Amino acid sequence: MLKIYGQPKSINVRKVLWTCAELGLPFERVDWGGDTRPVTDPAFQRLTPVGMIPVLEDAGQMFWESNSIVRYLAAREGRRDLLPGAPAERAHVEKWMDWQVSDFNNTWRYVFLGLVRRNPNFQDPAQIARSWDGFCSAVRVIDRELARTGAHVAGPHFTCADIVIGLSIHRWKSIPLERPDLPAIERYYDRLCEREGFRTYGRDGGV
Ligand SMILES: N[C@@H](CCC(=O)N[C@@H](CS)C(=O)NCC(=O)O)C(=O)O
Repeated sequence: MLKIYGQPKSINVRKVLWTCAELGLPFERVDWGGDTRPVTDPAFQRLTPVGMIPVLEDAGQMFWESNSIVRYLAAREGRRDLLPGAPAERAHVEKWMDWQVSDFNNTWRYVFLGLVRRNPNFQDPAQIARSWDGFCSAVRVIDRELARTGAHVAGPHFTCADIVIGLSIHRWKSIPLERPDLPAIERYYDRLCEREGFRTYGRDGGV
């Protein structure tokens, strides 16, 4: 059985959990990171050279980097609907995944840690405001794209890109500040809520 190392408050762990739900794959999950066991523990460090959650163990092989794990699992199950085989189609899914893990992720760190996790090291009002502004600008990018595609980030159908972007939108909705009115984002969120994996690991799974 697949083994997932990482505590479920982590957005990056949730990506893997939701992917398993989409694919109907059973898994065992082991707590590491956050307020569970520290990732600095040598027993965890032996699992991954980068020392971060999530880590996936499959038949003795270890995989890390959340978006890579999502792609690996979709490919392992031959789910071309989630991760297309044709290079151009696939690139349209992967570009959103790469943007999520690089540019988009960086916008919300300060405001999320400050206002949701209430980390005392992230309480500077100017930096909170700057982070929130960047977060909203990034969400507006997705709002415009959704208005164009009509349904999902990479086109009309649900793909791996929606797992990683969808959890980011869930996080945006968790910030206790007034949000701009973005109708395509609201419709997208409602659409994601029709999926059991998102309800479990996004909407109802905390932030
Ligand atoms: N790029 C990595 C980032 C992984 C990452 O930042 N993991 C965080 C949790 S979301 C972590 O391991 N933090 C240390 C901890 O939880 O103790 C990925 O997408 O997997």
